[in-house]
Parts: sequence; structure tokens; C-alpha cells
Amino acid sequence: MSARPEHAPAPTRLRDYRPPAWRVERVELEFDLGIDATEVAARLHLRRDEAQDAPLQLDGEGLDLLAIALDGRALDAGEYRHDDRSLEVDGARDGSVLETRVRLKPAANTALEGLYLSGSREAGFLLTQCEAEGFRHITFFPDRPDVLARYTVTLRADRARFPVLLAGGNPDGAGELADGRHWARFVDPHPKPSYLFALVAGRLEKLERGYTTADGRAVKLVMWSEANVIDCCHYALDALERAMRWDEQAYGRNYDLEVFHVVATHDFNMGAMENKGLNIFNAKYLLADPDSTTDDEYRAVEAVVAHEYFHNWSGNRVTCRDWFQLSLKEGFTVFREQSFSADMNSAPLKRIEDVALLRRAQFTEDAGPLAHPVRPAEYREINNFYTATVYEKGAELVRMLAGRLGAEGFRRGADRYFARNDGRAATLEDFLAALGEANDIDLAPYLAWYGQAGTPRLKACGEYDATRREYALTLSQHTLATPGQPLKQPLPIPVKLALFDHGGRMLPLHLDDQPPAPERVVVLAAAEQRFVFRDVDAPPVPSLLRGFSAPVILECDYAPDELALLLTHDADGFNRWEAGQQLAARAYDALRDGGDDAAPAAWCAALAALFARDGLDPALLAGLLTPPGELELADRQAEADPARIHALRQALQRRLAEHIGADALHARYRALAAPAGLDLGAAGQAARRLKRRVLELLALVDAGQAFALAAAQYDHATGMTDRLAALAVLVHHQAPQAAAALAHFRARYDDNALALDKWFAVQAQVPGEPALARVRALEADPKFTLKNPNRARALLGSWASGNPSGFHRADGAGYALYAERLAELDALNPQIAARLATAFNGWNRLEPVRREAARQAMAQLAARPALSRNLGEILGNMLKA
Ligand code: B3K
Ligand code: ZN
Repeated sequence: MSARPEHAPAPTRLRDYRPPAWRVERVELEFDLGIDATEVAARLHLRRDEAQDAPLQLDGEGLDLLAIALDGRALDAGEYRHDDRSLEVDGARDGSVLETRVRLKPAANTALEGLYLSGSREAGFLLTQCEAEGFRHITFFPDRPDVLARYTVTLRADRARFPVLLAGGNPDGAGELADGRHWARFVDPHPKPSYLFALVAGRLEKLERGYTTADGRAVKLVMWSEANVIDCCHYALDALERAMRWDEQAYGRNYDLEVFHVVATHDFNMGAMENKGLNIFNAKYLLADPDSTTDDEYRAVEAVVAHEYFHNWSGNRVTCRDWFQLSLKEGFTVFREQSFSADMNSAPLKRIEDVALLRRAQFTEDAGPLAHPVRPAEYREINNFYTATVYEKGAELVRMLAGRLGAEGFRRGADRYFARNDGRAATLEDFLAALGEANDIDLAPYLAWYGQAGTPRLKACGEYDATRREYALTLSQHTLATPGQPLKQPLPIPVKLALFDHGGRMLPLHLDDQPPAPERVVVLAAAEQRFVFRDVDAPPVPSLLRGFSAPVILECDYAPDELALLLTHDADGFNRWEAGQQLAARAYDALRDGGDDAAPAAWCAALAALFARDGLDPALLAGLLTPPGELELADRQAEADPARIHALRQALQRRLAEHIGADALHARYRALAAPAGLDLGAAGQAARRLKRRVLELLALVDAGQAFALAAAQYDHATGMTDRLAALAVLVHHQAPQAAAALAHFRARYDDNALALDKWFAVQAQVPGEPALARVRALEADPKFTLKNPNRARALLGSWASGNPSGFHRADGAGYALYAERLAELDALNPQIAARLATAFNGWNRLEPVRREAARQAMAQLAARPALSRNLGEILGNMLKA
């Protein structure tokens, strides 16, 4: 069954794209701001496409139309038509000016799309969110990304209630009005699509810094937040400056306005938004201080600040022709962000984190009912397509292209792309064309990656011929069918590889007529291809897909001792981790099936040896000591039982901990405890990361001692990383010390929303049976609310998406409660409801009892009246499986 047809308007299709019949050259907006009612006057300077004979049609939703005039004349009721989605106006011609005046109700806007209130009526502030289609909730407009207009924005409001007035662009005057009101005007010289419009108004404090761009422009960088957290903006301001310098050097991109504003809000549907000149951030990705921010969160703040800044070129100066091209800006910008973070931190660790995320979020998406190509062919609700596929897989595709062209060639191509498409709304074809033409390389074959869903499986088969001293590697690929795409074509797959001898030494590669090199990239361009390496003295161990050179699933019949060899010797930090992951997965299979012990034994022995060895980066060691997560392991069997997967993964880790030994773990913990203070540098972060992993392993073999250490760590922690790590160990093992630590944390952070989110999340992740009761109790907490997306995600999202054994109960009670909450949430905020509903993804590969329970919960939810288009589409697609 699927969502009811009235929730399923005709999909928007890529192949139906037509250029706009009407464009807006200039727009003047005037806002009379108020919390309960805001009035918006718009003057649209229209341009007509003479080749098309279409009436003037504008998007507009939830707008109370107060006045309308064309070319200075008020229109009669018969001269325009207006329903709840659009406005059609008669008599417009090229050069016409349309004026409208509408009324909005910001405080009643719980969807957090368009103009809304963040915080309380008394102290909160007004802000906007327009991507993807929020501008139509503010005024009537052709709300599509290929209509680029010049914006002049005037804000008027009560000065006492709204002392700060901001909009994108350069400041263009401000002053006083009668009755304690004031005004401010902003002019944006760069034509932009409506989704990049933004305003902010309220009581905010600022942190300001001057910056001079490489091309000599003086810019003011300003961070804005509510007064009590303005001191938490220093780190983000530093990160912004680093990102700006990096973009100048790495891509030759300079900032292009007089001022760059960044505003923090606690009420936001996603991470952040790149509005031109006025970025708006979820506080979670902007505010940082050692007392409430973990190391991982510090790195996330740096990454998201950079990401939004980088959009100023990849997204704003060059934008998307239509929303099917979303990955043009998102995939490219994620890639830019990843490269920046790799330069600022440890490159191999960054790659490991990125690939782990890709597998956890994107491979699972690609394997389930929500699978879609990086450039989807159709959608009903575009907000449902801000996915791991568009973002993370999109970034992998750009990485492949960059690898193909080499650093210099890619830079040349990017320069060409920016120069040729500046001020335009572009397509993925434009991107590939610019990269290719700047390098005289035809990249067209890579376009197939954008249109085909599903993760290719790359099979590698090696054969050694002793008499000829040759090693032949046969590579082949196939991709499983995905919804709506039964047939798949071969894709170009770059495979970076090396060969090792059995002593762990790299062998020179003698392939074709190139001079021998220790590492090569071969491109599998067909369904199957054979590569023959000469002058090989003994059967080698191949290290394949180094650095994860393509987003595929590698299937290679390694013997456990070959993986152990790579885990011990591979110089490519990523591939060393990867070998460990493969070996751990094989060990997991063996525990599950009661098979032979070679893989578990090899995994434990190799890791114990690395553990004892000096000189290995502690952060990498922590990564090596972590087996694949429960969601990834779930893909290793036809019918998943999340409780059993959790138990097996714990057993696997216990085996490792026993092999290393409680004494060695304890000794390492002590050694790490001292230097891992508060230092945010790589060394401090690495030490804390390993310390946490060691404590987690110790808890599996000597719980009493581990709990005592965790309690002490909690009590004496100087920063959030150590404090939260200790709390998690206590809570997830239901240690006797957990309750006191939780109570202490709660009291200490009662007024700190971001820290309190962690308090909810850590409890929602208590594994297994107890999770449900915990979630129910936390829902009754006075600080819990569905109205705040961060809080809803912290409790419900952490449980359903981050705690498989706690959510997927055989009795279906988890699904029933979750569906109930999704329905409530949908009435408030459809985007968040739809996003959280994706936790059901993978339901069709659960064991039969859970599968049926999940199906029922979703079907009942889908049958409810008045479901949003957002949630309706997700459930409909999910239930088609
Ligand atoms: N472009 C925004 C995401 C908008 C999401 C709309 N539902 C943030 C980003 O990717 O940078
Ligand atoms: Zn983005």
C-alpha cells in the first residue's frame, strides 16, 4: 500500500524542465516586521521570454494577499487568480512591474520554513529559511533557482524589540522612524535565486573582525547570537577566517561583499544555510566551548562553517538550474569541505570518517527502498532529496573526477567552471564539460554515475602464474536493481592499487609500458577487465581501492592472514583501516555462523600487536580498534535481527579486549589519562579518542574497574569530550554510577540546550530492551519538546537511527511509539517528520516478525488523514518495497 493519492500530487520531472517564461530582473522588498503579523511589500521588475506564450504565474503559499497592482494600477478581482499555491496575473508584459502586499504570521510558523520566530515571544528573534522553496511563503515570486534577480531589501521594525536588522547584501542606509521604529536597507549587487534570500531581526549580540581578501577587498566578518552564548562564537569566527584563506589558495576564490554575517539559532531544520552574505546556522554547528562541545563537534563546526562559506562560489555565484542539479552545489561543496578539513586536521583520519559516514548513511540508503540517483529523475517534495546520496555520494563523484584530472588539472577545470558559469544557473553537464575541456579529456562517461542509483559491487580476482612471473588481476562490476531502475550499466571505476609481498613490502608495478611505480590507478571501464602485472616473484597481496578511490563495495576473496598483513603493513592509512574493517566483518560472520576461527583470531592478534606497538597515531589506533557499526553489519545477512547483531558485535569486541588483556588496557588508559587534557590540537584529540575506546573495551572485560575509572573520569573531566565519553560508558552499561552522573549532568547543563541534547541522546542510545522505557520517560521531561528540531532529533532520532537494538524490538512497541510521534511532528514540521521517518529504511531486510511490525506501523501512519507531502512521499516510497 502507499500513501493516499491526494497526498501525492504529480511528481516534478527532470525531463519536463523548461526555462522560465517570466524572469525577475530586480526585486524591491519592504518588510514591516512583527512577531504575530509581518507585512511584505514586493515590487517585481519582470522580463518575459518572448519565445514562450505563458501567463504570468507566481508561486505563493500561505500568503494573505492585501493588495496587488500592475504597472502602478491596482488590479480588479477579475484580473488575477489566486489559490493556495500560486497567483496568476493578466495583462503583464515584458518590463512590467508587479506590486503585491501580503501578510504573514511568523509566530504561528512551526514548519520553520519561510519567516519564523526562533525562541520565545518575549526574547526570540525573527529569521528566514528559504531553501528549497521557502521564499514562496514570504512573497509571490517565481520561486525556482534559475530566476536570478538583484535584491533591494528594506526592513522596518520596533527598535526596542528588534534592535538588530539584517538582510543579505551590502548595507545601504538605516535610520529612525516615528513611534520608536527604525529601518535598515540592504542592496545585493549579485543576482541571486530566491532560495538565497535571508533576513534576521531581533536582539542579538555580535563578534566582529576585519578581513582583507587576497584580491584586496576589506570585509567585515560578523558572528551573531543571543547574548548568553556570544562568547561561544570565537572558534567559528577563527574557522571562518581559515576557510576564507583556504578557498583563496586552493581555488582562487575571494569573498565578494563588504560584509559577511553569520547568525546562530537553536531552531533550525538542518545544519546551516548559505544565504548570500547572511549565513544562518543551527547553533549546534556554530557555538563551541570546551565545557559543552566535544572534539568531534569542534571539527563539525569547522567543517560546516567552511561548507557554507564555500557555497558562496559553489552554489551562490554559480547556482543550480533546477533542483535536480542539487548535487552540483552540494556534492562539490562537500568535496571542498572535506579537502579543507583534511588540510586542517589529519588527512587519513578525515578520509576514514568520510567513508564510514558514506557507508553508514549512503550505502544503506542506496540498498533500500529510498535509493535514488545523485541526480534524481523525479521528486514530489524536493526537501526529501537533501540526502546522503546527493551530498556524500555526490562528493565521491567529484573526488573521482578530481583524481582523474590530478590536482593541477582539477584546479584548471574548476577555474574554467567558475569563470564560464559565474552569475548563471548551471547543470551537472556544465560542470563535467568545464572540467573536461580545460584538460582535453572527455568526462562524459562519468555522467552515468549521476543517473544510476545503487552501489556498484567491484569484484577482484587475482591469479599468479609462477612460470611467467605474472600476476593477473581481473576486475568486474555489477550493480543490483534499485526501485524503478531494474537494469544497470557498467560505470567507469578508478581503482588505485598497490601490491605487497608476504613480508609486507610494496612491489614496483610493471603494467603496460609505463615506468614501474609503487602505486597505480587503473580504470575499470567495462563490465570486466584484466590487468596483468609483470616481473612478480611470488603471489602478492593486492591493496585495492586505496584511499577509497571509488564509492563501491569491494568483493575480494582475501584470506584472513592477507587482510592481517595489510592491516599491519599498508602505508595507506585508509587502506590499513579498511583491511581491519574487512577482517572484523569476516570475524563477525564467523562468530555468527560458528564457522572457523581464522578471521577472529587474525583480527585480534593483528590488533593486539598494533596496540602494543609504539608510534602508531592514537587516533588511527582508536579507529582500527572499532569494528564496523551495527547498521553496516546488518547488511551482511539476508534477514537482520538487530538484537542479535548487537550481541554479536559486543562479543566480537569482548574477544578483542580479552586478547589485548585487561592489564594492558588499564595501563594504556592510565598512560593516556594524563596528557589528554584540554588541548584541541590533533594530539590532544587523538589521545582522548583512544582513551575512550580503551575504556569501552575495558568495560567489556573488567566492568567494575572500567566503571570506577569512568566515574572518576566524569568527575574530573575538564572538557565535554572526556565527560560525555565517561557518561556514555556508564549509561550504556547501566553501571551503578550512571544515575548520579546523569543527575549531575542534568543539573549542570540545565540552561545549555546543546549540552542537554547530549543528555537526551546518550540515554536514547542505551542498547536493547531498556531503551523504550527510557525514551518514554524522557518524553515526559519538561525540557522535551517536539517543536525544537534539535531536541526531537536528540531523543527520537538518536533512538531510532542510532540505536538499532533499542528501536527494533520484536514486539513492535518501538515502531508504534515512533509512528505516533511522527504523526504529531508532521502536523508541526513536515520536513523534520519526513527526515526522522527515514529511520524505517532497511525495514524490508529485517527478520519477518520485526518486518511485519514495522510495515504495519508505517502503513497505519500512511493512512492517516492530512499527512504532509513530505512524510507522504517517504512512507509511500518505503512501503513500495
Ligand atoms: N543548502 C542547505 C540545505 C538546505 C536544506 C533545505 N531543506 C545547507 C547546505 O547544504 O549547505
Ligand atoms: Zn551545502
